[in-house]
Amino acid sequence: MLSDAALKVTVLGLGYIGLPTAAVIARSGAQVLGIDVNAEVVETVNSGKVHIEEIDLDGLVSGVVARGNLRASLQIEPADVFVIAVPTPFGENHAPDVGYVLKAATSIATVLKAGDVVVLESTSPVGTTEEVAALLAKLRPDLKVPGHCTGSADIAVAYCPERVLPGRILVELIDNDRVIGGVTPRCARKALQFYRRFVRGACVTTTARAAEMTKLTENAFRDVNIAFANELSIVADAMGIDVWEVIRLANRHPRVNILSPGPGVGGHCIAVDPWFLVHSAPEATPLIRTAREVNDGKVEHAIATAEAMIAQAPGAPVACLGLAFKANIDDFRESPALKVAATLARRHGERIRIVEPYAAALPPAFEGTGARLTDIDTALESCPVLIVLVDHDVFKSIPLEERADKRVYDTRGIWPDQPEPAPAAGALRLAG
Ligand code: SAJ
Repeated sequence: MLSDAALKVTVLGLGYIGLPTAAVIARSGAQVLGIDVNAEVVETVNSGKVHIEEIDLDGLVSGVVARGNLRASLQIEPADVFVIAVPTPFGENHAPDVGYVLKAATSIATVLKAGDVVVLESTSPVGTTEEVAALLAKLRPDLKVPGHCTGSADIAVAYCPERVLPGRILVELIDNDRVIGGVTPRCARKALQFYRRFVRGACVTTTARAAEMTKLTENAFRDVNIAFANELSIVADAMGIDVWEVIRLANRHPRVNILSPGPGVGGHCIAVDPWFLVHSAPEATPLIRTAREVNDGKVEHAIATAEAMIAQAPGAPVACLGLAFKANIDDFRESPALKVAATLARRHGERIRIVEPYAAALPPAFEGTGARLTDIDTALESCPVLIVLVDHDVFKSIPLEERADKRVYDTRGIWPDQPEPAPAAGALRLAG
């Protein structure tokens, strides 16, 4: 492979994964071009700024743009390595939509040359990388494409899923192990050479299909385990038992490690990816499907429990703490907190105050509801009812004396010292 300075890398998609990935590769010395369909994003990056909130990303991007290692464009150019990091949403009946991936591959085909490496990073249903190779073979019959030629192929096509956690993206991009699946073993080796340039974690090679399934498996594993915690919380509510205490106690067992209940599962990964497995093998995935349904159902349970508490304080203002899909980030995609707060806002209008330090304005879901955005101090002064929806650090640090006299529904268990309101907030009661 070329020396760092001579290596040209094009990253397609400058979102939550693509932009940090482009910046980290640029820092390793390569010449990186980021492609996005959004002209505003391209302009922002070219001015050395970022359009997403992620720890340390702003400093990194401004540095690599200033040094000339990263630039952005709407238009693809020839490169040595192409990294596809575009969204893979699901459509009707949770069917995965790989349209953006195939569109990215189609544009790569216009500039592809012998020796190039194409890597798909987007979470994708099993078989997508082979589909990309097939598309490249069809669009570029002049090139020997792996899986579609005899002898040595001209290009390499591989799958290397991103596995970074929002909030820790820059650390995890470097330190996490990477699974690299080639359409052929040679493709995997070529992609491995590329990732070794900037990844400190171990890079292990496999087939493209195994790598695709590995990614889906990781997120389904987490979804199933969170579903277990969420189901426990509903049972415990019904029995009038503190689920957080039960989990703390159970986790003292050396082989038990229960995750945390919450108002549901959000984000664009764990709430989405398990459906890709279910869609591929509906008969064989009752557990994975049920976990999805349990986690989605937890949102409804949270709404019902919040309603029961709101009913105990007629007419009083209610503060919903947090809208993000998890702590300390500004990402509201598929956020259960947002779903709960927006439902309460639609039903109770201006009684609902939203506290979200990561939002400059309320998202469109609140339009016309009468709910308004406020800061935490105002909410603590004026709202006798608090619904904790996100475990942001700023909420966790509120001492008991500032909330002891409040009615609190804490979906995240951030305040273990909060006295129980009477009667209990649980919306559901078991018989017997
Ligand atoms: N959550 C709980 N309880 C928990 C843990 C999480 O309710 O104990 C909720 C969160 O509040 C959030 C959702 O689950 O709403 C997902 O959050 P997360 O922190 O578990 O995961 P993500 O979506 O931020 O990132 C996941 C990660 N995957 C795994 O941990 C297996 C990350 O490594 C992946 O790169 C990312 O998905 C992705 O892009 O696929």
